[in-house]
Amino acid sequence: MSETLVHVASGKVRELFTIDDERLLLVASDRISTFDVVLPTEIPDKGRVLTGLSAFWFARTHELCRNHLLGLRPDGRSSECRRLEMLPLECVVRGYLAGSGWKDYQQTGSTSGRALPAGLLESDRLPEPIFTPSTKATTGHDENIDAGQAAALVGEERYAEVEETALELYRFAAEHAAARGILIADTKFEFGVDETGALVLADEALTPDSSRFWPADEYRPGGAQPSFDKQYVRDYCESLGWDKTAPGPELPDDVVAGTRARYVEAFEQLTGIAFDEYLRDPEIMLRTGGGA
Ligand code: PZK
Repeated sequence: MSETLVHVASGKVRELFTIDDERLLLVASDRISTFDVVLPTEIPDKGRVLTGLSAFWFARTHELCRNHLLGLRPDGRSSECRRLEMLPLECVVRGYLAGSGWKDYQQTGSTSGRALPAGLLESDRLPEPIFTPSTKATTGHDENIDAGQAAALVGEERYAEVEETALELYRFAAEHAAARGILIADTKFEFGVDETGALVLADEALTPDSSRFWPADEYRPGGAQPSFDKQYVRDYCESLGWDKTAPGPELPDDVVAGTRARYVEAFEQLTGIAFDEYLRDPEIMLRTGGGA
């Protein structure tokens, strides 16, 4: 009955453990990063919000793509996952021009080797969502690559499958979110392959940590958009004149409380499920077709 967890990897804000040969435990902490630095102050329940949101999307996209989620632990922050052979590709989909997509476009008129219309503004909506894969950097930043380089990493056939699946997942989620007041500007998926060779969606999916969420009512192309979740943290950090190198600053209580409220708001807006309900029984996420 009791289990021995073996720690296998640490992300910036998450930990990964082995349960047995077939299963992993993915644990989302309450740590928060900004400007690529993990701050010394935690945001209470952030890990639970992200775990619950991921589970929501996994449950609702199951017909589009298999996923690795096997179950949620009662703590609300730990997911039991099927162990996969991961693809060496960050599968980014962009619906709007931001971040490295905007940088590439300004310099070359293209992003990831795809020509875009002239005259686009920062944060503009793209004519259609685009797949812009990147490599998984072990240190530093992921590097955008073109379709040929990506296909060389996983094979032509798998590349075509991953591109089509990632675009379908994004379109589904972006439409759902926009109807609830949140724009998903871009998002990063990670896929693996199971023992039968089937493509499986893994990691966290469509959370504010793996995506850019923008409040739809404040959307104004022509500049950077406020972040749905991290804007209070960024504004506070900017007000300090911090140089954005580690260690980051401690956050005051009002910034913590405001940020926690934004995460919970995103959860409730997107899922239509009260966060308290999720905390009472995390696996409602997998049972209810209900909520939003
Ligand atoms: C896997 N990561 C990234 C995430 C970390 C590292 N289902 C899976 N099967 C096999 N491997 C992985 C997964 C998933 N998901 C994911 N590395 C391996 C990662 C969180 C914390 F430290």
